Amino acid sequence: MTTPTPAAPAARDYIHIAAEEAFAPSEMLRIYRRILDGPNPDPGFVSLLGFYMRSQSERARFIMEGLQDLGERRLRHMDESGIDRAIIALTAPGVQVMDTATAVSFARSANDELAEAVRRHPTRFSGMVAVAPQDPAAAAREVERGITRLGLTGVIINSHTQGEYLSDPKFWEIFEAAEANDTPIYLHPNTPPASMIAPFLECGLDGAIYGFGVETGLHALRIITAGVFDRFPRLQMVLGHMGEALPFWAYRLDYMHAATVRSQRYASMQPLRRKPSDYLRENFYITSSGMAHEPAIRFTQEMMGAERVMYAADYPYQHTVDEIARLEGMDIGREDKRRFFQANAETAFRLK
Ligand code: 1DF
Ligand code: MN
Repeated sequence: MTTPTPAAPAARDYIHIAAEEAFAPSEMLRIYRRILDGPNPDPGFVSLLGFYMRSQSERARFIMEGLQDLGERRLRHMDESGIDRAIIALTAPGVQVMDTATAVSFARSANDELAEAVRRHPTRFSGMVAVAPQDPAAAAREVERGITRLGLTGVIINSHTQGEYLSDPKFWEIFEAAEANDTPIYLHPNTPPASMIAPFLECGLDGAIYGFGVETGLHALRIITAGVFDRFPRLQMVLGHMGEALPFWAYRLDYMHAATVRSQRYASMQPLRRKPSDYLRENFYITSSGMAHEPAIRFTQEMMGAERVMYAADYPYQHTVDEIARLEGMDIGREDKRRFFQANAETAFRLK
């Protein structure tokens, strides 16, 4: 009797897409250097990019090299970690720290550069459109140009713009353009603005460790409670870092929103058509960037539905070569794994 040879591990019938990957054109770093050397640079920007651009630590040098490469080095790192396709966006804070004229014109050139890299590697790279919220009308036009002419997909906005939030209706033509072009807005973190950063900065918690999540979760919540999704019901947004903890807050948000509205406590908190968690479930996709943690992923799938949760690595800020192999071992069904690694990103970003 012969022992049957053990079957080779079943070949995957899906690919691994990573949905929050970062790049930085060298020209942007020159602009950043000017801002850092100029009068009153934003304290969060100094703490974040000021650090990465000046530090000689191994982590900072790895990140600075990784950000500027849209070619062989990035592809090699993707191969090593099992990422078949990266959805790339201009790194935080993008153009949002620049003066308006520079931001508008540099967003266009960054988008041209990213679109060129996507054309060189159409099966490996997709790219998001960077916009300058400082000029909402120009941002809306750039959404349209990026999606219809450059072949980019999704819009990247790095949380607050010089202390201002997209909950302010002056920004809503950006939402209108995203909805009209059927493309999602990735609300990516930034450090908290100057008005909020002091207690974070003094203990080193302003960055990706915690400040990012507080700032960006707040921003998403402001967008929900301002009624953006009542006005733009088909608009889709993407949040990284397991939804910046909002799925965990859902019950309390719903309860306290209803209680606050009922007691007419704030003029700024008006009734919504639905519960905050309804918008979270129906107008947001969530990525696992920087949160490669099975219990958090499974909880979020349970809260949001498995068709709303997808993988992201956050290269080059997080480059963990065994992360995908580890997540492949999660105790979730094959169909939900296919959703997590491939199908949801294809749906959310309209990938071909
Ligand atoms: C960091 C993390 C920086 C993320 C990022 O952009 C970023 C970091 C400047 O670790 O300092 O996108 N992240 O999304 O977690
Ligand atoms: Mn990121």
